Amino acid sequence: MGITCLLTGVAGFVGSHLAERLLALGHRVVGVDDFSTGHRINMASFEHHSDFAFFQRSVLESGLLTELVRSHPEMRTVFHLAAIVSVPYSVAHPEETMAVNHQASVQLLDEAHRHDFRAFVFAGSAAEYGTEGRLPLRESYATSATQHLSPYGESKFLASSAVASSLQPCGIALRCFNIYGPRQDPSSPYSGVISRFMERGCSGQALTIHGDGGQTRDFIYVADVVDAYVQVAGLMGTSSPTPVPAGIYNVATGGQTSVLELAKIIRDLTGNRQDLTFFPERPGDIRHSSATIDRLEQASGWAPRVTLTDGLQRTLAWARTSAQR
Ligand code: UD2
Repeated sequence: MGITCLLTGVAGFVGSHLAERLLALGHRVVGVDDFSTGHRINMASFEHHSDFAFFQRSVLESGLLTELVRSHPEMRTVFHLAAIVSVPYSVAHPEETMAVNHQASVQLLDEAHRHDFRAFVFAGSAAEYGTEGRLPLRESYATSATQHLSPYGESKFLASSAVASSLQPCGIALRCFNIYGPRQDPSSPYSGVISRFMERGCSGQALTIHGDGGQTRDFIYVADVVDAYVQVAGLMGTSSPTPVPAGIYNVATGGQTSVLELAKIIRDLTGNRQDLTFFPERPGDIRHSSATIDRLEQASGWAPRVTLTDGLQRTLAWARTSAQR
């Protein structure tokens, strides 16, 4: 028999994939989203599922979890993904970012504690490492002395730290690196590089590289990230779920790919013939990013399974069908 989970940010890129997976595993999902950046269309495949209930609400509303527990008294697990996700928006609106990403998370965690929740899984970010130069990044490298590059990074760090220090519910913060896959919104210049390259590649436009393209990232496919969420909460099987120990865990592949390499692969996959175009480096861009993932692997048995080529092919298949809509 499945369990009931609260999932905030359910209409977002990662949240919608997580909801799909939880429902496929036989769990029930109480989804919350205020559509500030999520889209109803992301929920199309499960919106009418009998084990799914949706509430268009904001995580800033105090008493939200308490109210949802009233209608779903068996609920004891939270996946908290709702957040302000745009770095430039966070720079323009630092107070709102702190309120949504940090204070609302702490409020939700307090409510989960009061209602005797079992697990609280939080969406952290690689941005929590700020200007840290030691690579590969270990979970312990982000501290209160870390210099953050944006209110986004700082707010995620504060929230992850609060979550990870909670033992009841068991607080788990997943520090995700560069996630990509179907439903990632390519519409802003600050969208993930893969969604930008896919969109431009498919529409015959030149791929745009900031800097020399030698910068590297650890790109992880959304299905692997979803596996990590499910496994840390102990929800792969449906009987007696046991979460991993409270703490912070990197979610990445452990590999590195340069932006130039990525552009060449996507150019080939999409059959794009335009020459790559080069622009000045983005201010504040970090040069290299890589992570250790042994903490998560040892605690949960999780391992990334989708290769970059496979993940890009799956993303391309989606980009082509969504372009036809
Ligand atoms: C990621 C996050 C960002 C923040 C940051 C913290 C995403 C989308 N962004 O930024 O929110 O958490 O990590 O470290 O997850 N690029 C191009 N051409 C393009 C678009 C991007 O060359 O059309 C470059 C960009 O300058 C950067 C690299 O590609 O060097 C990756 O860019 P990104 O925005 O996908 O991700 P990142 O790691 O800079």
